[in-house]
Amino acid sequence: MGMQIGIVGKPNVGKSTFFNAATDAHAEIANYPFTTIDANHGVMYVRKPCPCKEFKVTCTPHNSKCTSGTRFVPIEAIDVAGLVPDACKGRGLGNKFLDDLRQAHALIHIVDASGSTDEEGNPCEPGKYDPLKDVEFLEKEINYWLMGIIKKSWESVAKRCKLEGKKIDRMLAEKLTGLGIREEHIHTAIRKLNLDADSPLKWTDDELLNLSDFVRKISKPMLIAFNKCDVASDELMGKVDVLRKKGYIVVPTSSEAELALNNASKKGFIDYKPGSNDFKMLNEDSLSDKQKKALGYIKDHVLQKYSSTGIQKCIEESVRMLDLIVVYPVEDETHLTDKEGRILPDAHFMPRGSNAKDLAYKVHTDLGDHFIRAVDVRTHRVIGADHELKDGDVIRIVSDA
Ligand SMILES: Nc1nc2c(ncn2[C@@H]2O[C@H](COP(=O)(O)OP(=O)(O)O)[C@@H](O)[C@H]2O)c(=O)[nH]1
Ligand SMILES: [Mg+2]
Repeated sequence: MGMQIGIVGKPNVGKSTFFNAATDAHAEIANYPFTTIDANHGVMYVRKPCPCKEFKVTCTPHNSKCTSGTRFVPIEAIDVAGLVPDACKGRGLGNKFLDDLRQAHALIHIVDASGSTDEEGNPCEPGKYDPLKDVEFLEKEINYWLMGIIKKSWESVAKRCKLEGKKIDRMLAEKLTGLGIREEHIHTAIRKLNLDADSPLKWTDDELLNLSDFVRKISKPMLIAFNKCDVASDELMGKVDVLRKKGYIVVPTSSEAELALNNASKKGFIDYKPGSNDFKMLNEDSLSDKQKKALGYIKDHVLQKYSSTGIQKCIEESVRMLDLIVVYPVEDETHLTDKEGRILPDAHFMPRGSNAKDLAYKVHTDLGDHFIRAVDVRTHRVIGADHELKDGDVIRIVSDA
């Protein structure tokens, strides 16, 4: 199962527009083997230098794409249903939402920076609503949801702790393992929050909420897309700094602009690469005055002002937040091919700290089960199962599978 990024926020802030803009540009290469492909799942691509240049080969990518030495590495996006206040109390909170949220390894929180949607997501006069409230609200909702998970059969957990002498750290970690929470996380949380590890039954709701907040930050790292920057006032965009001072990662975005640029590019009107700060007119004569004006607006009010539409930046920041590396497994060390003869076929995201055996399992369970050794293709050095991989490594795995 690959990494997944959840696109979250209240209704009407631009989640679906962001999703379409972020996953559309490269849709034609989406031959990525998903297990859960459905309408609200899509592929986004992160740019990485492709090893093909350095090895002086022409690659034939399978799960990704390469353009002039830049590899586009896939990561999955989920367009999560809109969240409304008090969802954690059961209001408008579908199972689908929770499933999506549970699956996501990181979140991109789309906020309407123009302040033209109220707390329920209904349109209001621009600037009427303070976007900072959304940040607080979403965190609170997720915290309550996590607290619900922690508190489930809490008494019996706490009692078993006493009776079986099992540590609460261990029991909580077991409860939260699906969320990527490990025992040492809980251990740190208990120490930092000054909780009495011997009497979990005495933990107050406030303390449990603080614990949930701690768990949320580890299991669902979040960045904020300050969206609709094309129409947001400078005053409201000033809140980006307020959030950054509080430690948030914030990216000004215009999903609508990205979508428009992608469409114009597909029609051959402009030459535009996602992530860049400009585009080139190709067919100016075939554009209507209205289209020209719209493109001019995007150039002035988005690309020049914020140096990009922010969409690609969000995707790349998510990967940085998750501390992922990209690794290229091959079967033939000399030709850099897989069984099918494809050159540098796959590029896989893996958490930093992953080792050669983790990569074997990522490629195939059999390969992991029958792992013998691996080879660092750059140095031709033989490496063992627990050898830590580096970003950009090209690795041959030897197995008796
Ligand atoms: N001006 C502007 N409008 C946007 C932007 N992103 C989304 N919208 C508009 O906001 C409305 C809601 O967008 P949608 O993606 O459906 O929101 P969702 O409910 O969060 O999925 C639509 O009318 C979009 O065209 C943006 O970056 N700028
Ligand atoms: Mg939507």
